[in-house]
Amino acid sequence: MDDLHTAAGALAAARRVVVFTGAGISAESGVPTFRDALTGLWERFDAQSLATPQAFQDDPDLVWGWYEWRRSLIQRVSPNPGHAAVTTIQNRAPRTTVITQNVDDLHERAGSTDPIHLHGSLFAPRCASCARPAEIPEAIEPDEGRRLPPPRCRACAAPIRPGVVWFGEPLPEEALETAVQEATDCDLLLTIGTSGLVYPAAEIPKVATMFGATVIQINPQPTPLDPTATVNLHGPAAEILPALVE
Ligand code: BJW
Ligand code: ZN
Repeated sequence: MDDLHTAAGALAAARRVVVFTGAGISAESGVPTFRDALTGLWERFDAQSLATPQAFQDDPDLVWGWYEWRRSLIQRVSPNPGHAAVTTIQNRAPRTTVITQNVDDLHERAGSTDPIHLHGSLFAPRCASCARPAEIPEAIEPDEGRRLPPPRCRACAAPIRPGVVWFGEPLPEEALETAVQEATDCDLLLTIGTSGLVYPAAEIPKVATMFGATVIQINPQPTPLDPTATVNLHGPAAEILPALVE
């Protein structure tokens, strides 16, 4: 029996499903992943020097410019058949929770209900000092790496920061708690397009396995989550996911 059919059967039979996604699900929409050799943003920029609170403190214009460039890119692309298949899964099994590490809004734009954003969002800027939510600026088309001064908070005049979770920062408490609970309670978890390198998010599929769920991984490459998965489907999400829900 081939793995795709095994996985499709398990998915069709599952009542509580968790869909756990990473950058790979948005790759075929034209959004660069973080760690892929050819397209990864972090091949061209030193990510560790951009995705940290220290970087923003040291060079807010560089970091704000990078995030605004990425937001403008996201706004120019569309969800792909992988995102659409996730919505199909959610419509068929209403007790499906989408948990994403992505800071884009492509699950929402594909029609998924209430995806949990473990690493925040490019569309939720806030004050770096008083945390007051800020307006989303007009989309610009910054050149890669162009510096751009962040806007200032209306209440306290401190710089506005991207609403994402940087290294060394805690994940949003409620989002993480709900994600762990859903992984504990599900019958089946799909882990899609994530390298499984960043914690605590990478614990989510492991929790599901530990509590007896079937775990299906979709990724063209091997990942450290391979041993955690019941079935490993090697290929691009925008091809495998639609085949899984056919
Ligand atoms: C395809 C495909 C196609 C390609 N189809 N697939 C335990 C051990 C070691 C270290 C730690 C630990 N616990 C915590 C840490 C430290 C750190 C960490 O994990 N470091 C590791 C790197 C070692 N974690 C943290 O700092 C976290 N915070 C924390 O732990 O706080 C503790 C604390 C508590 C209380 C007070 C204070 C602190 C925070 C982590 C935040 C991560 N943030 C980022 C940046 C977000 C903003 C931004 O976008 O710039 O989130 S990092 C980056 O990685 C981003 C992603 O969401 C995340 C995961 O990446 P993802 O999605 O897996 O992408 P890639 O590129 O890695 O992989 C893509 C995959 O797709 C590949 O596998 C491809 O093969 C595949 N693919 N095409 C399907 N078509
Ligand atoms: Zn403020």
